[in-house]
Amino acid sequence: MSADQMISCDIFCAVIDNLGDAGVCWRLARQLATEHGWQVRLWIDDPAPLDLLAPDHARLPVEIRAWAGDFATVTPARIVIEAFACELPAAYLATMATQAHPPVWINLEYLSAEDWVAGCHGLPSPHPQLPLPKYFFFPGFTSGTGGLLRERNFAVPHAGHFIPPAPTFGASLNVSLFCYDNPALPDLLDSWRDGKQPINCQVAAGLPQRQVEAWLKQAFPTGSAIRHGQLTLHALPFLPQTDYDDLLARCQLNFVRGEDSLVRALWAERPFVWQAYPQAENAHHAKLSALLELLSADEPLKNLCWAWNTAGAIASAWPPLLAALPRLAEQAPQQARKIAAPGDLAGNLAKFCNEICAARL
Ligand code: TRH
Repeated sequence: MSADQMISCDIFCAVIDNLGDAGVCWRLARQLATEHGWQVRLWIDDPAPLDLLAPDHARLPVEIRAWAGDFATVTPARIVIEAFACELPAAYLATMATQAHPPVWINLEYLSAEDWVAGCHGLPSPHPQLPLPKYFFFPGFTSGTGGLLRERNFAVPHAGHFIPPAPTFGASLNVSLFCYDNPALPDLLDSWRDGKQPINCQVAAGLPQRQVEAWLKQAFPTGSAIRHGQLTLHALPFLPQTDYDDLLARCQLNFVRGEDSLVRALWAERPFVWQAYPQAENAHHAKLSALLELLSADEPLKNLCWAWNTAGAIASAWPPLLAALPRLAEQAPQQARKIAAPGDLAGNLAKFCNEICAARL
């Protein structure tokens, strides 16, 4: 039995909107439990997304607990992770401070490729009243950050029968579409419909499907396929996370959003276009700039991403991007290797916590 097999860990997750909060916490919980042997409780205020993301979660060694009620009788774990600055329950926090060996308290931050991240990763912040430092753990793409979630056994899946492997798009180009409300989408769909290149677009459930339905001006039920000109649209069901990861590897271009699907698009080693999670005062534009710089994105990709994120001139940005795809497909495996350099987030987090525990002995 390795030293960290007995470590208990509480992860707190507040689902703010969308799927990323639950998606990231679930991946982390699963890895800490299955790869590091930690005893993980995932406290989540809305467990419903987990049934969609991981329909098999009951078979996995993560205890899912509803974040509800009074935590006065809950004994804190040795490692406490609050995801994305969700506030710990007051009673739980108070009990943490009374422990003979207070837990290691981690705030898992949002992902950004911005330069300041490495400087803030791992810093402690004292609590104003209690003798409990909280450590900021930043995911990231470069050394000095906490790295990105990636399962030990993850391998880029081989293409299946329904979508040919990249980059052999003499026939149809297979694209997946996962985005927020996006005013550039109708113009992009027009370009695809009217272009020379046949396109098969796998449309994710939820917001993407609803926007495509509005563009079609007809019902677009899950499981249906509708052809307009060169464009065939497929309405996907909500896929379990692992199937979604596979889908990305089976497409030649992926439109992804937010945090977790971005990371998976990178691991899939396929060209992708990213829509940043929209923030007040366009704070997300700095995130997009930083990501494009990190990837040394060339003009066609930069132009398309900016058009996609700012309701810009997407129709004129599409043909150059299409022409650049073979080159982008070639660069994708190199990019995946580069961002894998800091190591996997769950492993880095386990090491970070073990070091703090050891220093306290
Ligand atoms: O859903 P998101 O927009 O989540 C966002 C981001 O995390 C954002 O940074 C955060 O601030 C906000 O939430 C609160 O996008 P994201 O991060 O890609 O998460 C989507 C998850 O859903 C991801 O784990 C992949 C998964 N997914 C499936 O499992 N099946 C599917 O069919 C699809 C479309 C997605």
